[in-house]
Amino acid sequence: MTIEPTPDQATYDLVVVANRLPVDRTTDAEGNETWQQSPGGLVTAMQSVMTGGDGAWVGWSGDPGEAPEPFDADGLHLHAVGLTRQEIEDHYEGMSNDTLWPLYHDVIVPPRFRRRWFDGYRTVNRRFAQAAARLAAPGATVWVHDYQLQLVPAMLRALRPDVRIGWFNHIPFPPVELFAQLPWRRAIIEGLLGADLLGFQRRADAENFLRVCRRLLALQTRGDTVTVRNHDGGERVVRATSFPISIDSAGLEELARRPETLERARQIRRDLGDPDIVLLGVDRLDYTKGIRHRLKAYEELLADGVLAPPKAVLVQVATPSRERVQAYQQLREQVEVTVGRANGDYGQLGQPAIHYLHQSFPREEMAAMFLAADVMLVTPLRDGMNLVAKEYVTCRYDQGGALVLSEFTGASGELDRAFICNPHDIDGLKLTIREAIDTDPREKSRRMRTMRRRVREYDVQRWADHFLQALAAAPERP
Ligand code: GDG
Repeated sequence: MTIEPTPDQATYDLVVVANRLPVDRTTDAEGNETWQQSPGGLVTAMQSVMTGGDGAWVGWSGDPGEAPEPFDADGLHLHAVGLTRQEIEDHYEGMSNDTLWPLYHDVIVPPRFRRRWFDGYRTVNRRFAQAAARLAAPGATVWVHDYQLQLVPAMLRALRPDVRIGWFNHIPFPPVELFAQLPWRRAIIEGLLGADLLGFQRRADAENFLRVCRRLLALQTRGDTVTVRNHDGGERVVRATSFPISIDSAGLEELARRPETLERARQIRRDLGDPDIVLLGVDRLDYTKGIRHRLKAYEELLADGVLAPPKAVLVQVATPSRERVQAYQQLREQVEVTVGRANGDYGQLGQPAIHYLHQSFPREEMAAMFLAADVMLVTPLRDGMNLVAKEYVTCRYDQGGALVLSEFTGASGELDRAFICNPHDIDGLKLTIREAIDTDPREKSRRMRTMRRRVREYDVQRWADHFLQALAAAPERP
C-alpha cells in the first residue's frame, strides 16, 4: 500500500468514524513499521464510496499510546485517535465489550456496570468527535459506526451543527426492558439523537430504539422518525430505520472460483481423511455465537451414533477475540473442555471427532474451507447480521452445501431458505443438522441458488449506497 503524509488542515466531504482504522500496523522483514489493509467488507464498501480523494477515516490504531501522524493510504486519508492503556481498559474492554456488548446481545452473560468505564467511554467519544469536527468540510457528511461511539453524534453536532450525521449499529439494539438496565441510558439515547439518520441491521432493532425513545424519554415518534427538541426550542427530526449489511460478494466469489481455491478445498477434504460429511463452524470465539450449543448438539449426535468419525467430521474455527475480558476466557475454557471430551470419547487414532482451530486464517483459506464444507453451522444466540452465513453461500458457486442458520441472526431475515434453527433447543438443532445432511441434493441446490441471488443482488456496495442516499435525503434542519 502507498503511504503519504496528509496535508495539514485538509478537510473532507465524507468522514467515516469507526472504533478501528481500516489498517493494521505490521513490521516488515527489515524491522520497519508499516500498515496493511485489514480484511473486511466495511473497508471495501467505504473505499468505493470514498474514491475521488475527499474521504477521511477516523479510528484507533489498535495499539496503546500516542497516535501516529495522519497519513494517506491507497487514496484514504487516515486519522488515528490515540488511546492510553487506561482508556483501552475503560472504553474498549470495559464499557464497550463488558457492558454494552452483553447488554445489546440479550444479556447472554450479565453486563457489568462500572462508573469509571463510562467516564472513559465519554472521554474517548469526545476525542473521536473532536477529530471528526476538525476534518469535516463545511456541510460534510459524517458516518459514525457502531456501539463504541454512541455519544459521538450529539458531541459532533454541538461542535459542527452544519454537518450531516449518520450512525450505523453493527450489533442488535436491545428491547427496552433490557436497555432500561443501563445506568447511562439517557446519555446514550441523547448521544444517538444527535444524528440525522440512525441505521440498524433489522427492522426490529430500529423499532426497539424507537420504543426506548418513547418509553424512557417520553419522546414522540411517528413512523420511523423521532422528534427532538433543541436547546433553542426548535425541533429536529431523526430517522431510525434498517439497512441490513452485506459483503463484497463479487470479490469473494472471484476468489472462490480460482482454480487454486478449489484445489485447496479438495486438499482439505483429503487432509480430513476423505469423510462423507464435513461440518464447519467459523466464528470469533464469542459467547454470542452459540458455539457451546453447537458442540453440545454435535456431541449428542456422536453419542446417539447418528454421526461418527471418520465418516463425519466437524471443523470448528474459533478466531481469538477479546482475550483480556473474563467472559471470553471462561468461554474458551468451556469450549476446549467440550472439544477435548468429544475427541477423547469418540475420536480414534489420527481421526478426531472435532478439528478445533483457535487461529485466524487468510481469506483464501476461509474460502477453501467454505467450499469443502457440506454443512455450515451458523448458530448464534444473538447476532446483528452474521457475515459468515453470507460468505458461505457466496462461495458455493457450485450450488452445493447446506446452511444451518439460527433464527436469532439478522441474516435469517434474508436467508430464509437456510435450514433455520433455534440453538437453545438442542433436540431441534440436532434434527435440523440431520435434515441439512439428508435433504435431497436437488432441493439443497434450489435453496442455495435463492440465497446466493439475494446476497449477489444486495451486496455491501448497495448497503453503503442506500445508507448514504437515505442520509442525504434525511429531513433538512429548520
Ligand atoms: C459484527 C456483528 C455483523 C472470522 N474468522 C476469520 C475471518 N473472519 C471474518 C468472517 C467475517 C467476519 O470475520 C466476522 O463477521 P460476523 O458478521 O460473522 O461477526 P462479528 O465479528 O461479530 O461482526 C455482526 C458484523 O459486525 C458486520 O456488521 O454481521 O452481527 O457482531 O467476515 O469471515 N476472516 C479471516 N480469517 C479468520 O480466521 N480472514
